[in-house]
Amino acid sequence: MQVVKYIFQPHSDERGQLIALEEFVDIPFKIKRVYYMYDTAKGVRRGYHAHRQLEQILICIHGKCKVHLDNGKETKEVFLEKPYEGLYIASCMWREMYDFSEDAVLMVLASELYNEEDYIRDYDEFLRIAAQ
Ligand code: T46
Repeated sequence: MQVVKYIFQPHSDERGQLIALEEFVDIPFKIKRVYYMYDTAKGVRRGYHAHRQLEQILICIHGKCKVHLDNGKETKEVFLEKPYEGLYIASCMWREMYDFSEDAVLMVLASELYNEEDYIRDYDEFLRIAAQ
């Protein structure tokens, strides 16, 4: 499985760093939604689903966390610990986010609005769809 990590180029000057992300320039889709999670309790594992259509980019803009990816054939563990790294997750990829540091802020850029019907929450159903 190929893990796609974007490395965003900051605008650096003596004041610090600024990263700007534009749809279809830095991000390969139209950004219809942004959400972020923080204050994640110790030991929590989130996700446990795949999406039918949704594409996303996960950026740990503060702190760190890990992401377990599963395409139905292979799995990968990805570390997110830099605010300039973005993990691209295509549709039909099982994901679990874990090992959040106390200060982690995980921001997600999403290609679609929130739609519960897009979620595949049953792992066996995910495996059937991924095998098609
Ligand atoms: C994903 C991973 C990376 C909304 O009302 N709107 C939203 O846009 C989102 C994302 C969530 N919610 C509600 C639905 C739940 O009541 O917020 C609550 C927590 O969401 P969820 O349990 O789905 O969170 P995670 O961390 O399991 O998954 C989220 C995204 O839902 C999912 O698409 O890929 O982050």
